[in-house]
Amino acid sequence: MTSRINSPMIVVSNRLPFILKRNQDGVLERHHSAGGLVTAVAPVVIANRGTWVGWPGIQMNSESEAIPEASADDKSPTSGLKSEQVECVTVAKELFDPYYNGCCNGTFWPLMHSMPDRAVFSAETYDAYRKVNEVFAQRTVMALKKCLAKLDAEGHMDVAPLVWIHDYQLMLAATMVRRACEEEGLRCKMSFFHHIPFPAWDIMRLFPWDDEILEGILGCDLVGFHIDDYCINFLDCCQRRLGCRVDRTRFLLELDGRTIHVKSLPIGIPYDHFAEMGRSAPKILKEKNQKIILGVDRLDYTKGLVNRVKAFERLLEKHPEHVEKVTFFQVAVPSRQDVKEYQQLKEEMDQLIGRINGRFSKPNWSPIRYIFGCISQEQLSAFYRDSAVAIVTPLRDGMNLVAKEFVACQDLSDPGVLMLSPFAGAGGTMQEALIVNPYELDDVAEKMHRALEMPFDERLLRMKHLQRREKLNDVNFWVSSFLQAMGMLPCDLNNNAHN
Ligand code: ADQ
Repeated sequence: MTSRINSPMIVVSNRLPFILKRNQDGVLERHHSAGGLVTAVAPVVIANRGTWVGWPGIQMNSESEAIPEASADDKSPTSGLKSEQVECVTVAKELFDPYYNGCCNGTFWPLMHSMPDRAVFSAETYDAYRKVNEVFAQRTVMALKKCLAKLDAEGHMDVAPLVWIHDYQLMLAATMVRRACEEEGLRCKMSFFHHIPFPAWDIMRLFPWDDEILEGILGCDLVGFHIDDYCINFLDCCQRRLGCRVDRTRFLLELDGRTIHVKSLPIGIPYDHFAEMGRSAPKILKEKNQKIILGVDRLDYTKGLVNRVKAFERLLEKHPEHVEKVTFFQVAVPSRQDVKEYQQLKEEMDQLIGRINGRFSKPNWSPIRYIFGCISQEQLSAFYRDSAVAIVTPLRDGMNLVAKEFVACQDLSDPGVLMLSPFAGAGGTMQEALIVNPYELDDVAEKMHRALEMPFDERLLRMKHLQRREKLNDVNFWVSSFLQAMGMLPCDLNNNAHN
C-alpha cells in the first residue's frame, strides 16, 4: 500500500534513487538501483508529488543537463518518478572526493562504528563536507520553493512540505535548510534518519567539530535512529556537548526554544518481495548432503569478515567431521575501492582464504567459495533459501538487512539457522537467532557447529518467530511509522506491528 499524505515530501539522500549512466552516444540513461529504501520511499514521493534531491552517481556535463525520463520498459519502483521530481546535485570531482572518500568514508564511517583508530580527522576534508552539505541544502531549498509555489497557487497556504534527509553524509544539511527557511520565510517540517550506529559521547567527542555535527542534525523536528541505544547516545552527546535540556524518558530535547523528537524507527525489508523470490528462485546446485554456511556483505571492515573466516578455520580444526561436508560461501560486494583501508581488507581476505583453502582442500572439495562481486537478487534469494546457516557477524552495524532477507527467503519445510552478532541493530530484536560475539572466535566456531547440527523442530520454532516479526515490521511499516511520527498519518494506518 502506498501511503497518501497531505503534504508533498522532499527526500534528500547522497545518491538519487536510480543510477545515471551514459550510453555509447553520450546520452544519459536511468538504471535501476536496488534497495529497500528506494522500494519503500519512492512510491510515497511519486504519490504525493514530491521531489528526490541527490547525486546522480556520475559527472554531469552542466548543472542544467536534463535528467532523462524512465524508459517505457522500466518496471522499477522509480519508473513513475518524473524528471521534474528529481533535483540533481552536481559537485566538482575535486570537492566530491574529499567530501565522500575523505570525510564520509574516512572519518564518519569508522567514527560512528566506534572504530576511532581508523578515523582520519582532517580540517581539509571536513571543509569539503561542509561545502557539499551546503550544495545539497541549496538544492533542497530550490525544491522546497517549487513545492511551495505549487501549493500556494492551489490555495494550500496551510500545508507545510516534509523534508526527509538521510544519513551520515548529510548531517549538516538540516540546519542549513532551516536557516534559509527562516531568512526567506519558507515553511516546512524537517526530519533526519541516520542509517548507521550513533556512537557514545566518549567516541563522538573525539571529532574536533562534534558540536557542529550535533547542531547540524538538530535543525530537524524529528531525528530517527534504528534502535534506542543510538537515540540514547545522541541525547547524551547533545546534553553534554551542547548543554541541551533532555527528557530521557520521552526522547525529547530542547535547543534555542525548539523541541526536537528523537525516535527509534527500526528499518525493515520488502518482506513479501523476498518471500516470493525465495519461493520462485531456481534451486542452487550442490552436492547431495552438502551444507552451506552463507555470508553476504559489502566488503567492509565493520562487517567482521576476517573474524568469520578465521572462525570457520577453527570449526574445521575442532570438528573435522565437517570436512568435505560443509562449504563456507562468502559473497563480498566490492565497496569504496578508492579508499586504502578497503584495498588492504581485500588483500587480507584474498590471502586468508587462499591459505585456508590450501590447507584443507581435497581433490573434490574446497572449504571456502568466495565471490568478490555482485550477484543478482534472484541468485541471492536462492542462496538465502538453500543455505543451512547464514552467518551475519558484523563488529558493528546500524541494522543489517541481510539477516532479515535470509529469514524472509526461508522455506519452512527445511529452515536454515541465522547466526547474528549482538553488535548489529538487528541483534536486539531478532532474539531467536543464535547470538554470537564475533570477537570470540572459539565460540563462533562452536555455534557454527551447533547451527549445523540443530534439530529440525528447533530450527522451525526459531524461524517461525523470526519470520512473523519481520513480516509485520517490513519496510512499508517503517515508512508509515516515520510518517506517523511526523504527524502525517492517522494512527490507524499504523497499528499492526509487534516485537
Ligand atoms: P549497508 O552497510 O549497505 O547498509 P546492509 O543493511 O546489510 O548493509 O544492506 C546490504 C544490502 O546489500 C542488502 O539489501 C543486500 O541484499 C544487498 N547485497 C548484499 N550483497 C549483495 C550482492 N552480492 N548482490 C546484490 N545485493 C547484495 C546501511 C547500514 C546498515 C543498515 C542499512 C539500512 O550500514 O546497518 O541496515 O544501511 O538502513
